[in-house]
Amino acid sequence: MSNTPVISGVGLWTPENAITNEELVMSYNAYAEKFNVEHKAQIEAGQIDAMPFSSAEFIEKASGIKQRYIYQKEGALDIDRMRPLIPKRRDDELSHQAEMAVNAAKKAMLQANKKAEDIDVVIVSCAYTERAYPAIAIEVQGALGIEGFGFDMLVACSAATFGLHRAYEMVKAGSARSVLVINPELTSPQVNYTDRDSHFIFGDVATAVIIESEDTATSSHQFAILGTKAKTQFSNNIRSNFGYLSRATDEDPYAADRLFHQEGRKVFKEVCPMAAEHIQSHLAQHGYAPDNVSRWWLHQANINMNQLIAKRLLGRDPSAQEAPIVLDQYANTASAGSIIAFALHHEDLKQDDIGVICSFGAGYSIGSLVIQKRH
Ligand code: CO8
Repeated sequence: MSNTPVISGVGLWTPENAITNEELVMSYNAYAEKFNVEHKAQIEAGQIDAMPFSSAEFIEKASGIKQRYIYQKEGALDIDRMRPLIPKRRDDELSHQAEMAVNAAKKAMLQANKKAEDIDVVIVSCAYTERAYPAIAIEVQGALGIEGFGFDMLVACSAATFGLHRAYEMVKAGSARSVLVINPELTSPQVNYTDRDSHFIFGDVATAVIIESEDTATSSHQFAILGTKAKTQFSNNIRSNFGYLSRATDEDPYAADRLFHQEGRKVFKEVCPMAAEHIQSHLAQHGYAPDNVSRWWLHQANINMNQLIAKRLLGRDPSAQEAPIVLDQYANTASAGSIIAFALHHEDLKQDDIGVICSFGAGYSIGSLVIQKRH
């Protein structure tokens, strides 16, 4: 008998609607042009800057993103709105994020051969929850008919890995048999579609993972979690000031600093070496070197970042098979990126192959899991 925690199921739910770079840029540029015409006098008087134009070529070259999925496309490209139009739900209806979470959770449960009665804990872990309470996790727990308990966690881009860490600890300690960790990343309401530097970065998605003890796992693809490692270091370079104080501080609820904003260059420069060093030392704790790793499921923020980190570790460019990229289709989905990569690219690994799941981003935060294919 072994109480080694294993990943026994993963679920990926993708919204129906996508927005291509071209569509996004067409909308942004029309907005910018309208703004510049309407503010011509102030721009000419040097009182304000003209809005610069965006370009689909820049976006793909600078980030690797070709398109992104969006939960509700209506409104986001409308130049008189520039934010998605998501219908309000009544208190007796399933909330939007809970619905996304349930969709992904059902797929993970199916893959892991788990029923509601096999699961003891539900963790909803993501960059934002649509309300403070009751927890989305408890709503999901109720919707799926799971006994036990649930709670929400917010750790921005590292929410998924940090959630998996908590699940690993509970299963290892024997306080839970199976834990369902879900990442309903509904990022689009926080994207500033009028900001050229960040309007292209994010997409919506939901992922879910089942972690359970090896001796109860019956699924066809199982990965033993050899260890987890987390690191945080405070930085203001990725920030959103949206929060529950908004009502009391009397600031403009639509102000740009209420939405996602960042110093992208600084993030790139500071986070890449931190992530590479973190992964290297995590592998070393388990007696492995980067060359021993068959698959890198890295956070999906920027293709150049992923290539740089992998190159630092391997001393060469990684192949597309070694370090799969999903952000061309999904864009940056906050914490879900590495889990999407895992969901789409794990079945071909052979017994005993080593893999690394690693997230990095706002906080700063870095979370990793060293895993090994069982069967
Ligand atoms: N179109 C055309 N030109 C542009 C555009 C555009 N859209 N944007 C910028 N440019 C121009 C700039 O003005 C600049 O011009 P100039 O040289 O004349 O000044 C030039 O292009 C180069 O600009 P940058 O230096 O800014 O471009 P980069 O090559 O650095 O690329 C990136 C920008 C893609 C943003 C890059 O810096 C990057 O990816 N950095 C890493 C960012 C990152 O990983 N952030 C993590 C954020 S996610 C996270 O932590 C989770 C938060 C929670 C989720 C939030 C949900 C909403």
